[in-house]
Amino acid sequence: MDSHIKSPPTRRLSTGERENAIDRTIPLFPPAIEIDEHNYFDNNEPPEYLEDMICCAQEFVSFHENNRVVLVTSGGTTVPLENQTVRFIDNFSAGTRGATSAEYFLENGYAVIFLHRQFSLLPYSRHYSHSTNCFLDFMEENDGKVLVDPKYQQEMLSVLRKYQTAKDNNLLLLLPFTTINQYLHTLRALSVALQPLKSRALFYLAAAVSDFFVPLHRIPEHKIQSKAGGNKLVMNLDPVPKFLNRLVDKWAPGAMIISFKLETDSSILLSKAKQALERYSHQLVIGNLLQTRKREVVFVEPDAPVLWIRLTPEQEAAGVDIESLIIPAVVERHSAWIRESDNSV
Ligand code: 9Z3
Repeated sequence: MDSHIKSPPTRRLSTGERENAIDRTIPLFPPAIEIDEHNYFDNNEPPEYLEDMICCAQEFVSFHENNRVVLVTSGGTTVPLENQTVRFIDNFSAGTRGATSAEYFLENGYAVIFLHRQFSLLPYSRHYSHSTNCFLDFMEENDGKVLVDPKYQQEMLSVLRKYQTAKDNNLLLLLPFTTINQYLHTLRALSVALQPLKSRALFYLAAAVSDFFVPLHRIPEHKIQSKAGGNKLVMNLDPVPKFLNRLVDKWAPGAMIISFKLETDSSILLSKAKQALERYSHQLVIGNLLQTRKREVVFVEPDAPVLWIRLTPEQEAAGVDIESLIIPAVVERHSAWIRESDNSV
């Protein structure tokens, strides 16, 4: 018997060649200079909570004045299309890289400022919060009491102990952002708060940061209305200034800075990572492909051959986090950075 269910026709999202959707012949947007920094920060207001965050960060930094402190950024930034935001553009990132890396930094003796997209994964709770199991699936009822299911006891106890050690020793400061504007203002303010630590400050910029945004003066107050007749919504986005060189030269002089480069096309990953290193003159770019980011990354650094860090198939099958390999390699480089800085004074 013929089925009455037909598969829908394959539809293309738009006409035209997909390959031409982005014109890669357009020259790179130049790194930001002082005037770009003024233009951006004077015209896009800071979040109202920023002063409170700065106080928390300053307290945290003075508490750890003799320790190493890493600022881990994590999760994607949003670009609101309306001031009272119903619609926004988002950057992909669950926050796995950032949250997992933060745990390994803590294990390696660092204090961690975790600047993360609100509601993305957090260190330690990530094991239970966004998993395919609901957190209630880790529990059971026993004699009118809620207990952890015995099959999760061992692992949960180990996670809980690490979490409590971090809390009891004031080693983890969680600071959220949602929009690209909140992220940029907070990043700049935190960089300044970290300056007293000099080379003991480490920046590990794993957040997925939007390249485009709508400047404050062009954001409509209310929800954009659709009009009769199926009008298109044409968006006009400005490039987000490339502040990484401002971070390196002005906001965090002396600190070690690591950025991530995300691509989906393996043929351009290395060249883009090298280009980023040359443009911003920082210490390390960690390249990764969206498709393979959980099993391989590449370190691109000045005056050294590129270094691929990969999980073996056995490690992958055993659920080893690639961050357990990345962070010791980063720590080794940070130690060298501190030694070199000490020798040069
Ligand atoms: C990354 O490349 C991160 O590793 C991921 C992590 C976002 C891929 P998940 O959170 O994913 O584990 O799901 N972050 C940097 C992405 C980024 O926006 N980099 C900019 C670029 O590629 C430079 S700042 O141009």
